[in-house]
Formats: sequence, structure tokens, C-alpha cells
Amino acid sequence: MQQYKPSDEQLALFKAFGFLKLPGFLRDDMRWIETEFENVFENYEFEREQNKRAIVIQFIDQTELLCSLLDHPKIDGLLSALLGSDYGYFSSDGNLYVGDTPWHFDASIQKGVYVKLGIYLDFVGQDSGCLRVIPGSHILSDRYATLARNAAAVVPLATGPTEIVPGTIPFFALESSPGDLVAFNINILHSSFGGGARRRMLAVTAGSKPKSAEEVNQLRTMISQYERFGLETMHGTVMKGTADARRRRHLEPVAQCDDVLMGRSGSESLRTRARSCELQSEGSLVDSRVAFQMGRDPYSQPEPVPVKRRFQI
Ligand SMILES: O=C(O)CCC(=O)C(=O)O
Repeated sequence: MQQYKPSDEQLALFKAFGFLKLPGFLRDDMRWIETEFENVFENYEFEREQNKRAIVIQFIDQTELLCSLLDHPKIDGLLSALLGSDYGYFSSDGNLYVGDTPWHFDASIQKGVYVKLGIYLDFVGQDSGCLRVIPGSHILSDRYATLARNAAAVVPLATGPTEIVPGTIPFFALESSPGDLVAFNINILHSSFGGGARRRMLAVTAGSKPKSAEEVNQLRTMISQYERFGLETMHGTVMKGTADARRRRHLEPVAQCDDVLMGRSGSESLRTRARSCELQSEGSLVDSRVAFQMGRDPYSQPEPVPVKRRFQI
């Protein structure tokens, strides 16, 4: 399969507005992605409390096939074009969303670019849980981003609470059918309204390789937010153990900062396979059930791993 390359127009749209919708991008892959998605959630066997969002972090790191999404010529081509060919895989999560997601932004990246690739496994429309974005709100150096964040009540106004009702905020709806992919700058203001009780979404986040001490510090701060999940490395055992040289290059920028987590989490947490936790994103508090799987770092003690590779670039 040839490596995917977005058009110059798509790149310009992403830069200016902070998102891209790619209809049918993963149409040929949805069957196995859905099977793997359901298998991961089934493996955790946790009883989902009613009306609680479920999230599995290090999601694509859980199985060899899901890991190989990073080797997919379309995903790799898209990330290379948006972030540079030396981009770093940051994290991923699988979600069973329930209802609305309030307006929020995932980060406030000042230097470099971080993008989240969102794959919704079911049709989601404007009023049935698709991603709503506020175009242009990702450019933090522009005053508009602050105004929009204030208006969306994500940042408390210095002068008092805003009177804007979240549901009336103007937005662009990224409606999505199975096989579509939405990509958005993680600074962008986003939300969803009207979704059902088992809205399936897989998200992969990657960033441009840090080019300065400031960018390294920014990455380290982002990583430190994963400490509360008991993680000792950002990437999972399977992800690292099945990585060829090309994938390893995309694990490196984040893996190099793993010391932020190492040694900070107790060994008890390493043995934890599933736990309930509160996930706090900037500006919104979401009750979540967080599950993760931990293991030995294959970099420190390599062992042969049978590789089931779906994509070879
Ligand atoms: O689909 C949703 O409800 C929100 C998704 C989201 O906020 C995210 O992936 O950062």
C-alpha cells in the first residue's frame, strides 16, 4: 500500500481551522478494528456502571493488530504530513462514551503540534454525539482562542461567569460514519451533544518531535498527567515488543521522557489491571473507568515476540 499524502489544501485547512475530516479513510479496515475494539473491552471484563463513561488507556498498545495501526500507510502518511516524518506517538484510548461531552480542550500546546485521530465506530450526527469543534480555537497566540475558551466557560472569566449556554455555542459538526476519520489539533475547543449510552470511539494522539528544551518540558508535563493512572511507561509492552525500526522511531520522542513516570508509581499499581479513576481534562471533569495493562519493559530485557504485522511500509 502506498503511503497516504493529504493534499496541500487539506494541510492548509488543518493549519487554519484545526481539524480535518477524512470520509472513508479507514473503510477497508473497520471490520478488524471493530473486532479488536470489542475484544479489548471484553478482556477487561469490567462491569460498566450505568451512565459512566468507560475508557481504556494505552488502547492500541493492547493487541498486536491495534498496535499496527501505527504502521498503517494511511495513518503514518497522515501523521507525517501533519506533524513531520519524525513525529512521536503519544497515547491512545478506547472509549465507551455516555451522553454529552462538555466543551473542553485537551491541551494548551504552545510550541509544536499535537493531533488526535478520532475513529467513531458507529454513525454519529450533529445531535447524536459527533464531535463539535470551534474552528480556529486551537491557535493560542491569537486572542480569538482566549475569547472562545472564555465563551465556552472552559476558562472562568475574570469578570464573572459567562451567560452563554454550552448547547448554543456555534460549532462545526464533524459527523462521522464507520470508516471515516477525524483529525483535530488537541488545543481545539471540542465537545459532543446528544450521544447515546455506548458511543464507541478510538483515539490516537501524536505530536511533532520536540525541537527545543521548552518543547521537551511541555511533553514531560503532558506525560506527568499519566502518573495518576499508575503508568510507568507511556507505551505498552506489546507496542514496544512488536515495533520494527520504523515504528520505534515514532515511539522514541515520548519514550525518551519516560523517566517522568518511572520510579514514581508504586509497584502495587503495576499489578493493577483495572481500576476506577477520575479523569480530569483541562476544563472538564469526567467520571471514568480506566483500565490498563502493565508489564515488563521489553527494551530493558528483550525477548523474541511473534509479530503479527498487518502493514509493512
Ligand atoms: O466524542 C466525544 O464525546 C468527545 C471526544 C473528546 O473529547 C476527545 O477525544 O478528546
